[in-house]
Amino acid sequence: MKPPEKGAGMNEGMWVPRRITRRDFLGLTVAGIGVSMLGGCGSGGGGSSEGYRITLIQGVRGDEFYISMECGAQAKAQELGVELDVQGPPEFSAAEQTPILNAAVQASPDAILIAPTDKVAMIGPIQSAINQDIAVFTVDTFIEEDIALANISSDNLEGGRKAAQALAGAIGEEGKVFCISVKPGISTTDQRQQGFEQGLKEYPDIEYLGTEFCEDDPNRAAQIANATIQSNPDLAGIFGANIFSVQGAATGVRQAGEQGNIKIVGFDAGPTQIKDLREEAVDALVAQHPSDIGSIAVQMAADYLDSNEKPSKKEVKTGLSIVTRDNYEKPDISKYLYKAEC
Ligand code: T6T
Repeated sequence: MKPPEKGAGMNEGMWVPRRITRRDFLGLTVAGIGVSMLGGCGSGGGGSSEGYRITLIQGVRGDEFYISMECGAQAKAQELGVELDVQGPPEFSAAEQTPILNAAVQASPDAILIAPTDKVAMIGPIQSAINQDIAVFTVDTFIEEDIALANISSDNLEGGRKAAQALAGAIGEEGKVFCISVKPGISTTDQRQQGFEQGLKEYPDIEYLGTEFCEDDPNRAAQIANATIQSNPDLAGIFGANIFSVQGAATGVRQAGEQGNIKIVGFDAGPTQIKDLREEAVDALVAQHPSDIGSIAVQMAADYLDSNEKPSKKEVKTGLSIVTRDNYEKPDISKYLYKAEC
């Protein structure tokens, strides 16, 4: 028997149409069948999403932010009866992510949710996916060309400003600070750095030494922190712009024997960050809500595939929570701490 066309299901040995999807729509209109057939396939309509194939491509595998995003996406996929495949490159790099995206496109899913690892380098590969009539949403990071159906992410600019406020509070609003980020060209961390720099402008007695990049490597981040402390013995604080930056910052400060003297504020709330917070190596964390990002993205993809209507909002912002030693165990905060597995 010939394999089914996408959008068809098996019933008593015969291939019969399972549902009218966006792809069916494209085929049917070519065949001259009217749009009115689509009536009743509205958003979230009575389990009509069942059977869609959606691929989530993370920025990097094994990072608890993306694991938590996967957990939210899986829970929503299960609720809707959608098949979700999750993949991610071993490193946060466009060179590693591009072949994974290309292979996913070859498998021809209905939708791809992707955290692009570079705002320029991933434009071409994402455009190729769209050219294959795959619905593409960006999650977390975005690309510079407005070609995805929507981006679902934290407000990273605002998060950077909040980090500046928290660090300013921790150091008594004076002294030298600097930022450790991943690498230039990542939309999220670029915006956090920008927001941090904007936020610091409110504090005339804080001297900003600039940003250095650790390539998502906590060992590199530790070396950077250590070297900066050696050249600035009066350093007051460090902002780590993602999990590995803040983890390395804490290690570097410990190695320099400055734990407690140099304050650290970081983005993200993985298990290591929470341990560092408890042990007073880190003073505050800006937790994202990655599970919400995953869940909303799956829902939006299913709605789009059901209705063929583009999302009314191209940017969906999920929340941020400031995590401190005082609140990390409270249920309204602890529910946002990242998971190492679903
Ligand atoms: O901070 C998250 C994510 O938002 C960012 O785009 C890359 O780094 C993380 O995955 C944390 O490591």
